[in-house]
Amino acid sequence: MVTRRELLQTTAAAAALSTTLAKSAAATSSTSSTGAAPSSGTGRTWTPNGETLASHASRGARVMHLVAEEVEHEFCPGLKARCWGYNGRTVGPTIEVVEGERVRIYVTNRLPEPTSVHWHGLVLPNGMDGVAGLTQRPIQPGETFAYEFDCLRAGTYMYHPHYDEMTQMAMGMMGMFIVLPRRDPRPVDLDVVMMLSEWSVPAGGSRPNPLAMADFNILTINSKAFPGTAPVVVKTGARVRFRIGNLSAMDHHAMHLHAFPFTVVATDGGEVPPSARFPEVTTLVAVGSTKTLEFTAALDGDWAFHCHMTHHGMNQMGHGFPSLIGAELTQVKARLAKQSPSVMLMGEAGMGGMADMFEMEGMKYPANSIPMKGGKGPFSMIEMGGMFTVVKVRPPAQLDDEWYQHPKGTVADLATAADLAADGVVVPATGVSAKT
Ligand SMILES: [Cu+2]
Repeated sequence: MVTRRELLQTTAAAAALSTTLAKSAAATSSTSSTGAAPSSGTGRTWTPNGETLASHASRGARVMHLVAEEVEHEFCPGLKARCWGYNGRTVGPTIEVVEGERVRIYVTNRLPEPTSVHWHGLVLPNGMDGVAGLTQRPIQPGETFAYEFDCLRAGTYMYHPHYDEMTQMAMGMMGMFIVLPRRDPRPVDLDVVMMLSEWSVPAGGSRPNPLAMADFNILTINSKAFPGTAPVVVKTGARVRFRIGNLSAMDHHAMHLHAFPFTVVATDGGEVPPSARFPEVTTLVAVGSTKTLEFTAALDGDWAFHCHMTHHGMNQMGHGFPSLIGAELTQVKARLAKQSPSVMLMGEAGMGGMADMFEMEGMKYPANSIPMKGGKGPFSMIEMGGMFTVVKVRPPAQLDDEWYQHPKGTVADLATAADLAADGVVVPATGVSAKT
């Protein structure tokens, strides 16, 4: 059994995790099942590893302040970089308002270059749309601009710069913008906000590389790569909403939820009419779009939620190597051991087990890097990283961060000789390679 301490070390930072638990606990006790009108800025939604932007009422509007600036960011224990974000963080704080509210959002630029903020998906006056050059002049370093508009439609939106977009989004400048309905048509127990993005961070490097166009090696949910992503903890039978945005540079993400079919109920274009909804277990969240999906967490367990593109479920995977699968390396390794003892060849039997070599056998990661890093699971290393998190479904009395305790006899394990014989299954004596 993995202890709580180990889990804290291997998943999220302790603070993030305790936030998860507090939030989940709150979600189970003070659920929104009454459908009562929410109040703004109360953190009605939950952004794992993130926070909700503070706001206050003033002169007929809800007032908020974003500061665009350089931030020191940890993607996952073992990898930090100088990124750009808002209010000391990437992903930027989630803006949460109520349908019909007027907002006045101040944006201070503390970057070394101009910026602007586009309110993606919101219907607003043209001059508030934030496209530098087209609808406003850029916000120069040191300046503070004011944006003011009414949030007319409930929904899941985003904000991001519309000046030097390629650089600024690759450096981490993005956030979610949630407009809550006055009365939720389908109240949920937990309303989760996730921003997907992708980065190119060279191993040992100190900044993301905005010039990358194809070889992204850090894939994130709310700017965290597994095992840095906070788990989503909910009670058995909870109604759960995921509001997912994607501001990756180049990739759409096929987000896959284990065990629970879900329905996409809205995009950033509005509600999907009930007649057009259909059940899915994987949905593509295209670059520059949001999808809002809902499901019932009907079964206890630790369930994976991840991008199904396999290179997006890896950490700092290098792609410039020849595949060694099936290669006979005995002699090469012996020679290499004499000539360059520090170089290690591996991968001839596949790449599983590399995370074990780092985590369990004490092999050292190069400084400030997380190549092939996975998370410690209750049975072995979880050989995934990147855009991956765990939905933990528990009876209300056991809402904690421990691993799921499987009922006896419900875990896949070695087949017994008796079962094999009883079912007439004969295990071949040799593998495929021996026959060819
Ligand atoms: Cu993906």
